[in-house]
Amino acid sequence: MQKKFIEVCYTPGDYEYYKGRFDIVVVIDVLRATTAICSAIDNGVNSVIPVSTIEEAKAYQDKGFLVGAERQGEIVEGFDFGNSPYSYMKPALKGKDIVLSTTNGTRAINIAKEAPTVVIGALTNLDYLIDWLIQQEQNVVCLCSGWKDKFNLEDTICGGAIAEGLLKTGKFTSDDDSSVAAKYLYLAAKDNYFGFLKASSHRRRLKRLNLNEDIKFCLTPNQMKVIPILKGNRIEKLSL
Ligand code: 3SL
Repeated sequence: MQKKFIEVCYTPGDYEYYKGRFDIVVVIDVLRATTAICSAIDNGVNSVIPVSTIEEAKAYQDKGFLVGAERQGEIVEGFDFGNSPYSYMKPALKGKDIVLSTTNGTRAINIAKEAPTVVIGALTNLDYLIDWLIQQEQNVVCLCSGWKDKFNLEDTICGGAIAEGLLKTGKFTSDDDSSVAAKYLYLAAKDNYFGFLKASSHRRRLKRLNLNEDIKFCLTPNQMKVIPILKGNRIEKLSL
């Protein structure tokens, strides 16, 4: 059987080089948007509507939706919550449809939305997602959200972990050096994400905002068996 591709795209700005060539796009924003979305869906939130702009978020709020909005790591004034995964674990959110707008993560999801399948990846659902991707036997690209179209370490490491998980089955291959480099970064980081990512710029940014508990949560792998999937404009739980 012909091998399928697994590639890692470092930033939404690079996505144009991958667009249209992959069956599945895994959008990754470890700190913190895709981790927050995994937490929401794992907590029983019915759907998360990812929007790119504060104006869109406001329009949903005016229609009565609960809306989370984050810019530069902070809650945008006037919204119900920001981007902490803990905000999405509240029992009151179970069964609700909520809206989320973040600096990079929700923008990346919207950039990928024309792909046949878009799923949400984080370290918190890593192994469960890898097992599912292996079963699909389709071409996969991990789209890292990065930071304002720049490379970031934490999303690349998560993409590298997915690449390594798929490559070692022998059923997948990578063509691009970005994917090879992501895999090597993952191999260097895998025994101590927390220590390795001390140098990450966004980790330092969140630490300055006293968000250490969020950082620890986001960097603790395999806490959830959930795959959030984009259906139309909503992210829902993939039922297996
Ligand atoms: O960039 C994003 O989408 C956010 O995840 C950034 S933050 O972690 O909420 O600061």
